[in-house]
Amino acid sequence: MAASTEDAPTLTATPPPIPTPIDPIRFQAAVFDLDGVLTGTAELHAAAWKQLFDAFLKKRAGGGDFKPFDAVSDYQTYVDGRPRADGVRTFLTSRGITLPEGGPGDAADADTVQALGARKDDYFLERLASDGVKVFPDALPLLAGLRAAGVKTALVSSSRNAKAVLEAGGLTALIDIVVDGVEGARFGLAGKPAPDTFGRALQVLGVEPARAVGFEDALVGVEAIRAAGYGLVVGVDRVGHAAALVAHGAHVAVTDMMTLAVATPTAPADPPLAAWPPAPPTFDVDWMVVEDGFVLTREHEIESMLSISNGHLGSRASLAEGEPISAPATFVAGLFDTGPRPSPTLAPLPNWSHLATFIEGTPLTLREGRILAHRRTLDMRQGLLWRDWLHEGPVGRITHFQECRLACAYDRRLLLQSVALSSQNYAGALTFKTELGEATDVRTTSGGLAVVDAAAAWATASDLTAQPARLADVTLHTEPGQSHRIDRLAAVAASSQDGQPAVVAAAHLAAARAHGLTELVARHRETWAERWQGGDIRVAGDTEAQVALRFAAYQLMSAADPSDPRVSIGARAMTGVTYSGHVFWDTEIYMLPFFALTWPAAARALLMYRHHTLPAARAKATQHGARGAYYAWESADTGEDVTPASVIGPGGIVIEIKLAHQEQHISADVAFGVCTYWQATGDDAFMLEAGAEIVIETARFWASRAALEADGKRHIRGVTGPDEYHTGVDDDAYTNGMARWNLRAAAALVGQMAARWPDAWPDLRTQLKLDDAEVADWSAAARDIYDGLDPKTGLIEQFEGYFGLTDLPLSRLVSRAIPVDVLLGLDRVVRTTIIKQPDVLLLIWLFWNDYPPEVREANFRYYEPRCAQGSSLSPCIHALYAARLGEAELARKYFRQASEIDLSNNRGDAAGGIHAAALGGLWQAAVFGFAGLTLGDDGPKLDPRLPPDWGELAFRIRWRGKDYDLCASPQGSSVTPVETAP
Ligand code: IFM
Repeated sequence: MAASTEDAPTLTATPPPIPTPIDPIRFQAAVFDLDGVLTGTAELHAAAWKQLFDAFLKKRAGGGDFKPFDAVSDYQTYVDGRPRADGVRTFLTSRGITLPEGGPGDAADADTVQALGARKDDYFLERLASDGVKVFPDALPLLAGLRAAGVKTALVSSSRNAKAVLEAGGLTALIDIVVDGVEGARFGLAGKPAPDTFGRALQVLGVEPARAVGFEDALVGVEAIRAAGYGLVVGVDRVGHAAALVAHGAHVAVTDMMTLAVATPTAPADPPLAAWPPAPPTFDVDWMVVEDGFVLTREHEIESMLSISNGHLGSRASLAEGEPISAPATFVAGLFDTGPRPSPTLAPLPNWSHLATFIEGTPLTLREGRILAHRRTLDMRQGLLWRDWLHEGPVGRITHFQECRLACAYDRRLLLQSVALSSQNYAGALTFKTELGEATDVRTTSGGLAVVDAAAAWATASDLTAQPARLADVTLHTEPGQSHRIDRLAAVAASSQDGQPAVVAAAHLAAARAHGLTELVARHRETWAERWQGGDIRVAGDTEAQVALRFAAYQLMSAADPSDPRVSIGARAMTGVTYSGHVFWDTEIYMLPFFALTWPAAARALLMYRHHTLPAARAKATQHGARGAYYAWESADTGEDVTPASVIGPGGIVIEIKLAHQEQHISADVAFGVCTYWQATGDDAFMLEAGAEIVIETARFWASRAALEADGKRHIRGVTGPDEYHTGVDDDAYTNGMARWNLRAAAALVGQMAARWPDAWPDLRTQLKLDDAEVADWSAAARDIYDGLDPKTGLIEQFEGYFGLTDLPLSRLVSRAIPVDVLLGLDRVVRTTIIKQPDVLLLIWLFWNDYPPEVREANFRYYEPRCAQGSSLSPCIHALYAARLGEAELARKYFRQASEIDLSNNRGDAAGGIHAAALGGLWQAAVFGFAGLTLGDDGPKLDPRLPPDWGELAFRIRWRGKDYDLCASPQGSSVTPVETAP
């Protein structure tokens, strides 16, 4: 029975702490059952059963009299709630009729149980199409309100017709994902009362159970949601069974779901001002990146290095006052703008943290007067950026300016800035000016929209009454020793994730203000504490290495958003403008292992991005006359290749970039990422949904690219491997090796799929139009791809003709501080054996056990001295490889080089953003190199080769659903499974 919106809502049970209404900050997802919650389909079902049985009984009576099916009593007694075939049997038995069971091959009009069941389904769908479905009056406004506030919505139903019912009820557009009977069968899900279908919905959405609310009218459904660990279980009482719903585990039972409608952003409370600082800062050098003083020429690097980000929003650590030099930028993941530029670029948002201070009309800046103290600290443990600045102005006025910023890890749409300013020795007028006082929007040329909604409160310490909520220009009077607080919240929503950005931003701002800053900061810190539980890596005895590894983990965890499967991490994450936010192979080969082993939900979302961009990869393959999927070398929101056609090189020369057409290894790299994740997690559902398609389509690409030639070998010509100094080469070792692996992996996968998922596999196979001959061709291609290995020397030639190039040892070059392509000119480098970054060595590392020790050794001895380390992706692989060979000094040297790419204070390389791949590579060098981690069916193992002064290297990984604490030390190593609560 439908509840009417006019009925007074009944809140049957309210055990604390039940948020009423639903708080869009606390809850990221709302998951609904269908029948009895969103829609009422009982009448349609009853009518379809009646149509079926009346026709059957009439035919059986030979046109004579028969007792028709009663759409109320027969329906309730014999068929309601039963699986279809069961309903047929039970009703017919009540009439003394027994039919043969039959099967899927039965004629449509056959009189078997299965054929009658199928007919009933057809009648139901026909009626659904003609009559529509009853939608409960509270369903639409609630769904719309949740979506408007940025809460994701999902449907969980055992019905195979769930999507059709949603469509008929006009609800499809309000539901983000559906886990229905079809999906349940495909993934072998048990369904209610088991929690797996509700768990799956959250896995797909990338939302933790504690951050989800579930709505159910059935007692078994309530039990299932409770068992799935949802933060709030709402029993929907349409038939007066509220007490039973609560008894079965509902936190609350309501007759009208609008009782829990989302908070409206009207009349929010101002954030209560807590005492400065908003959180106790971390005073532990192992957790801090500290920048003392102020050096104009380093400022852009520092802005990148100290960036704050939560995977959805990223913001550079630019000076609030913007002077004397500043390149502020705040980005939202996935929101690209084409504008006048040659290719899409992450759209810059308004400068939300800008705050210019004037003392008696004179600007407070580092440019004028004397810096008495200036320290900026990235507090990695808590995800906080601190600034502590004591300044003497031109006429001797001394001001203490302290600031804390965060990109909220708990609610990814929020940014917070908190400033405390105090006069040390003067009385006078203080004026604050900002660039962003109110809601502002940014529109991209491609129709995207981001809305930044801001609110601020300011107060004087002696009078902590918050002032009006919008901050534009404010002037107040100060006295010596008096301090003033400004707390500014900015909520950002963008069309890349939210349907109505302005509404979402306003709702999040209102909810955050209602919670207050203290709570918001506390939740942010708790979220970081949870993250570090999985992602921390500890080094004893080497503070520099400790900070470098934590910095790597901090930046990687900051860059990921498990709840957004439509974005990936760009080469510079969201910390700078270099590479425009574009996504490269960096993500799958360098960053993904960290996520797969420490934060699988984030890894899954990164790979789902590649699945969403598969259509563009297919189109690119077609454009290149190939089959399957050829991923973009540089990828943005759609997956189209957005590599710029040219760049300005040294000396202002325009260099044409052909990499979009040549760095074909990207396709295998993406597939490799898929298998890395699958191996680490055993997430079969991901493979069925997305992973298998990627591996198969990329294998297809290679089978069409690797042409069989007269020598009986398959060759891949005209490509560029990771070594971008030598472009357009034939048979690049890395490309060929990865292609071989991709073909083999796909052939093996097909075999496994057929054996392990006999139900789901035929559909996918048909959808991909795959036949045995094609799979056999992959195996043949893998076998025949040219491998460039000289069995006598054990050396693999990097590409055809490489060994014939001029051998110019790098050690002879005078200065290695200048990139070798700049020093010699690219046209000369091309004629030498000098390489930019590892190609053969990377290949060997990825397939370490496939190569005998002498081949590993010989190639390292050959290629290491010839590598100019011309890419930030290079030193980490050398560190890892050297560590595995037991070359402690060399490993240490390269590890240090990799650590300094962003953190060095004399290279200035991070101005355009941090190097996310190098950071992922640094983590891999420590974990796979120094700790010697190997992973297999018998779990993780360590074979440590630590630098001599490292007392210990400890970290946690998740391998196939189980957490392990690993510790490598000179005394030995330990692998300890972590006991988790059931
Ligand atoms: O993907 C890399 C490439 O390997 C070397 N140049 C920089 C790119 C982005 O990091």
